[in-house]
Amino acid sequence: MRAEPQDFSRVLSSMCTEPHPAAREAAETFLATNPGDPGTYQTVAELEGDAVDALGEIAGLDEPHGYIASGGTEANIQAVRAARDLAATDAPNVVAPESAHFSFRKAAGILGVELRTAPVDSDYRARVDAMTELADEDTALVVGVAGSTEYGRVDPLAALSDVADDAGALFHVDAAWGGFVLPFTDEEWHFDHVGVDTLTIDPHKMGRAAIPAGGLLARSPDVLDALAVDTPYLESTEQATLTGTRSGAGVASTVAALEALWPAGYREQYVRAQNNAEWLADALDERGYDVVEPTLPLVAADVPRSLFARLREEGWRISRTGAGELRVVCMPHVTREMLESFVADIDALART
Ligand code: 0PR
Repeated sequence: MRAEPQDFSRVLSSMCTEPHPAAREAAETFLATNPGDPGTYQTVAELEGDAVDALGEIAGLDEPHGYIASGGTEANIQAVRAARDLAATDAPNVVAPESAHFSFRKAAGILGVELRTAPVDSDYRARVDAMTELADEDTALVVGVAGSTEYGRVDPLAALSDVADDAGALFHVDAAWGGFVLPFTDEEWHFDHVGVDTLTIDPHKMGRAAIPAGGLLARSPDVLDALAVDTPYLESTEQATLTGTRSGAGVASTVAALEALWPAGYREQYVRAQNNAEWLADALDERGYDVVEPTLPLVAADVPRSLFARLREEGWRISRTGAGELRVVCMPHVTREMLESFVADIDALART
């Protein structure tokens, strides 16, 4: 194979990042293991238990049930699937804000569940009144987002948890991206603080594990039981995951990253990322662009289409929100120097 490894020096669009060196090494060591077959690959199966316990600690859950999934999409699909199968209705629906990740659309399509999406408020957070209006006795799951894909917003989770309770539904929080930064903010997102039933928290995003490593956590073992199927010809008797053969690399690198970084390293990483996001927001604001205040390390700003296109031509990997704004995710590989050079390019291009 002749190909250069990925260069992160102009990547501002991704929710993934360079793995921690220890995570990279662990991924390589466990590349040929399959946690989907714990009877054969015992070490990686034990590591998965450690990973779930550590994710539970981050998310404020003493006895977490869950597993390392292929990513946030799988975790969200499985949360919908468990809720559907636990609900006592023939016509289940899921109520989510329109800011929820598109993986919920996949989940609804695959699982034959109706997805009802509620509008968000002027700060891009779920509107509790609109969510309440959509929920009824057939609601199997209410979804809140803790760190939204487009604007990094955290929904009013305690109130949404009440909406779920009132409808007799489970409450799922999607902290796929936010989970590794929220512990260092004042946001209320914990299992401890709000009545969360299931949670998505992805080590392969802010957690600095190798891809593929998503996390699904549940308060009750019933959720995993609902997902489990019998596995007649494996030594283990049941499997709750969506995929069969899975990556031991994702599992082992999750444990390695958590050992290296939780909590001090992640705190440092968050502070640096948040400062960078605020610095970029100020820089764009000073240049007259409308900026969405970054509450988490993600900046959105209204820049002209032509400027966006020319920045991409300069090699900047940038993305857009649904509304067309420039979107920059301040991941751990994004340094102040990178952002300074990005803003310098904006200045140079805006002049011509
Ligand atoms: N939930 C939230 C809140 C997300 O932001 C994402 C991914 C998911 C779930 C789904 O996670 P997986 O992609 O792990 O299944 N959000 C990013 C997006 O769709 C994913 C992404 C990641 C995109 C890296 C580009 C990229 O380079 O925008």
